[in-house]
Amino acid sequence: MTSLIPPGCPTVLTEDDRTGTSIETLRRAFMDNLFFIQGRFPEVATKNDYYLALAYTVRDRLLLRWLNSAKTYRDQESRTVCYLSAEFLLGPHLGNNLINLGLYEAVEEAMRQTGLNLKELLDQEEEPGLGNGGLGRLAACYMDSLATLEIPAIGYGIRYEYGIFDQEIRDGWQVEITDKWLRYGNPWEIPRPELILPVKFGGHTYSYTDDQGRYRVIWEPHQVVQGVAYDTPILGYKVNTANLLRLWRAEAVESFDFQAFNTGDYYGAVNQKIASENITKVLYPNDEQLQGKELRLMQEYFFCSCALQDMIRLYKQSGKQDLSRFHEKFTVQLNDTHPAISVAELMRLLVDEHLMPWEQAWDITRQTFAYTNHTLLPEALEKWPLDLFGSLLPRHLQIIYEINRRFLDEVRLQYPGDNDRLRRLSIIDESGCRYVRMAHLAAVGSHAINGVAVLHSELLKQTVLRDFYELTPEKFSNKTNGVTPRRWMVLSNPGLTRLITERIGEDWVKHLDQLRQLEPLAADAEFAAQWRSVKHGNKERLAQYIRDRIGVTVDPHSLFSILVKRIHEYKRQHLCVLKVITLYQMLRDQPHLEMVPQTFIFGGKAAPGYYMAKLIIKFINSVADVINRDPVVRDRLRVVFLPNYNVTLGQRVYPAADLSQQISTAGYEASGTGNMKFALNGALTIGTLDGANVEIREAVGAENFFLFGHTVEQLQELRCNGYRPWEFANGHPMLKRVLDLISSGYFSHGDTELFRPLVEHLWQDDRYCLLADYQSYVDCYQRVLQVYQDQAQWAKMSILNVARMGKFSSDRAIREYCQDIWHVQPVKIVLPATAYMTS
Ligand code: AZC
Repeated sequence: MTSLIPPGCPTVLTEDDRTGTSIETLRRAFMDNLFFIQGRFPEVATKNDYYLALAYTVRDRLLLRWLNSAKTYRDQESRTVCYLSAEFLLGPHLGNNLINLGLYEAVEEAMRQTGLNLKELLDQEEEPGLGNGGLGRLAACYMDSLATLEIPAIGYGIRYEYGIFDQEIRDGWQVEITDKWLRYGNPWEIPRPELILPVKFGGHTYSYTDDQGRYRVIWEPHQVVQGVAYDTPILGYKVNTANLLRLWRAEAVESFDFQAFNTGDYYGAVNQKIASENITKVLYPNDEQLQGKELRLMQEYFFCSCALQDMIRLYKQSGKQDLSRFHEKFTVQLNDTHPAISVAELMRLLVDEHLMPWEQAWDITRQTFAYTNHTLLPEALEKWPLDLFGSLLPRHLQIIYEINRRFLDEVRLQYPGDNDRLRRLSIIDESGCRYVRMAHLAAVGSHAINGVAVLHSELLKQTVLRDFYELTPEKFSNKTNGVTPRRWMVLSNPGLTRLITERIGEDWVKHLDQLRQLEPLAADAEFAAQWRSVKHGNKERLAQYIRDRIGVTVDPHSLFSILVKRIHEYKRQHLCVLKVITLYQMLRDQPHLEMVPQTFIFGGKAAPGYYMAKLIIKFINSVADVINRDPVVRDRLRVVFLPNYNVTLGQRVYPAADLSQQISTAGYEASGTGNMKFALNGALTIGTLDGANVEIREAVGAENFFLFGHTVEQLQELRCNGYRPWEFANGHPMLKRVLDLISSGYFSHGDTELFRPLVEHLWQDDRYCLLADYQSYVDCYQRVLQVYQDQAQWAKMSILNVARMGKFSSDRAIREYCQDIWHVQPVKIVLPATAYMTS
C-alpha cells in the first residue's frame, strides 16, 4: 500500500518525538505537526502554518515541565503567589520559550535543515497585546522572574478578545485599528472549557437570621455570567519550573438563557449572550477617564471573582474544607487598584458563602492581600460613582460600608475629633458626587503597600497615601521595578549577549549583578571596538526596518536618540520636539555648521480619547515631514515616528539606541522600565531626576548619565511662587523663536490653528513645566554631542552603564517581594525519568 504521508513525515510517533530535543527529533516533530495539526503538505504550507507547527513543537516540550510543576505544587501544598493584574503585556512567546528552554540554536538548525528561516517564523507571531504599557509589561517580566526563581505562582487576568489597538499613522494622525490577535489561533493557550465559574452582577440583597442565630445576606443577581479559564504556561529560564497564567473569558450562562427561550424571548436571550460576552471583548486604553465606564468595573470584578473562586477551589483540592488557613496557602498581589475589588469579594466569599465570622474573614483578607501603586497622577486614581457601583455590585457596596465603618472607628480612636482626617481617609469620597475610592479600599484591605521606585514610594507617603502612612507606617515599603534580561537582552540583543558571555560566562543571565565583571573591560580598546560594532549592527538593522516600514532613510552612523513609550503630556515627547526644532533652527541659520548627525526616533500610542496626546503625535510627524524633506539639514538631522510601538518593536529598538530619552517632569513617572531596558542594552541616558532614573544614575555613576531639569523640590518651589511659563519663553530668545515658528504654521502648511492648543497651553499653563526645563535640556544635549564625538569615551561609558545595571533585573525585584511581602520559598521541580507523566 502506498503511504499518503509524504516522505520525511514520521508515521509512528515515539515518546521522543513529543519531548526530545535533538535536531533530528525536532525536525521530525515539526513535520509531524505540520501534517497532523495544520493539515498541510510542506509545498502548500503558508508561513503561518510553519509558525504554528513550530509553536506546537515547542509547546510539547514545555508541557512536561508545566504539568510536573502543577503536580508538585499540589502534592507539596506549596505556598503560592497570585499576581492579580488586569493587564499582562507578554509579547511574543515563541522566541522567549526557545531561550528559556535552551533550544534556540537547536531549533534554528532544525529549521535550516528543513529549508526554513527561524527569524521569519518568529516574525509571524501575532503578539498578545493584553496591556497598555508599563504596568502590564511589568506583570509579564515578573511572571518570567517568578518562574526563573522557581517560585510557585499563578498570574490571574483577563483574556481580552481584542488587545491594545494597532496604531496606524495617516496624514500624521494616529488611527486606531482593532487588534484581532486571535484571528489565526493562539497555540500557547489551552482552553479549559470544563473550568467555569459563575460571576453575578446587579440585582438586590436581602437579609435574615438563620436557625443558628447568624445574620446572613443573600445576593439575588440580575445577571450571571460564567468565566472560562484559558491557561498559558510561563516557563522559567533553564529550570524545570513552568508556572500558570490563567486568563478568564466571559461567556453567557446557558441555563440562564433557557428561560428566555421558553417564554419566546429569543432576541432577549441573544442580547443577554452578547452582553455577557462583551465583558472580556476589549482592553480599555489607559490615560482616559474611566469613571462611569460600567463595563470596565464589570471587567475588574469579573476576573477578580473568578480568580478568588479558583483559589478557593484549589485550596479545597487538598481536602481542607475550612478556609481559616487560606492566607497561608495564597498571597495575593494587587497590581494597582484594578483588582482592588478583590478585597470586598474575598470578604463576601468568606462571610456569605462560607459562613465565616466577619472578624476572622477580615483577618484572613488583610493577611492575603498586598497592594502596589503605579501612579500618583490624580486623574488615574480609580473611583466609582456610588450609584453605578451599587447597582452593579449591591452586596459589595454593603461590605465596603461595613469595612469603612469599622476602619473609621479605629481611626477615631487614634485621632479623636479629627473629622477632617476621617473625611480624607474614608473609602467613600463624600465631597460632591459620592464615590468609592479604590486605592483606599486596597490600602485598608492589605498588609503591605509599595511604590515602584524609591522616589515614587517617598512621594506616595507624602501625597496620595499620606494619611494611610501616618496611620500604619509599617505597611509601607519600596520595591523598585526591574526587567527580565531574558527577553530584554538574550532574546532581543543576541550580539551583545554573545560578546558578554564570551568574556564573563553565561551566569549573568540569571544573576545580573555579575555584569559588574565587565567594568575592567571598559578600558580595553579591543573589547570596546567589538562593543561598538555590535551596536552598529543593531543600528543597521533598525535603519533597514525604518526604510522598509516607513520609507525614510536614516544613517546608522548618526546618533540614534530614542524616545519610545506611551504618549502623555507628563512624559514630554513635545519637549524633545522643541529641542529638535532648536537644532533645525541652528542648521538653517548656519547651513555649514558642523554638527554630529542625529536621528530622533519616536514611538508610542496615545489613548484614543486623549486629544492632546494625539496632537503630539501629529506634531512629531509634521515636524519630521518638514525636516526630512529639507535638503539643507537632512544629512545631519532626521526625525522618525515608528508606528505601532509594541513589545515586538521594542525588541528591535532598545538594542539600537545610542541615547535613551527619559525626560518626564520630575515627580510624575512612577518608575519607568524602558529606561532600564535602554541602559541594559548599552544606551546612555539623558534624563530628569524622576522615577527610577534617580536610581539608575546612582548605579551607573553621575559621570555616566546626562542629567538635566528641575528636581521635584525645585518644581514645588517654582509652583509655590506662581509658575509663569511665559517669562521663561520671553527670557530665552531661542525658545521664543521655536514657539513662534510653530505658531506661524511653518510645520502645518500655513495652518496657524492646528498646533495652537499645544503652544497656547505651554505659554499659559504648562502644567508639566516644559519651558522651565527647556534650557537645561538644550545645554545638557550639547554635552551629549560633545561626548559622542569621542567614540572611545562613549563606548567606555556605555560599557560601564551595562556593567552596573545588575540591580534592575526583575529577578532582584521579585526576590525582594518574596522576602519582604510574600514570605514564599522556591520549590524545585524534578522531572520524572520517563518523559511523560507517570501519574
Ligand atoms: C506605569 C507607570 O507610569 C510607570 O512609571 C511604571 O514604570 C509602570 O507603571 C510599572 O510600575 N503605570 C501604568 O502603566 N499604569 C497605571 C494605571 O499606573
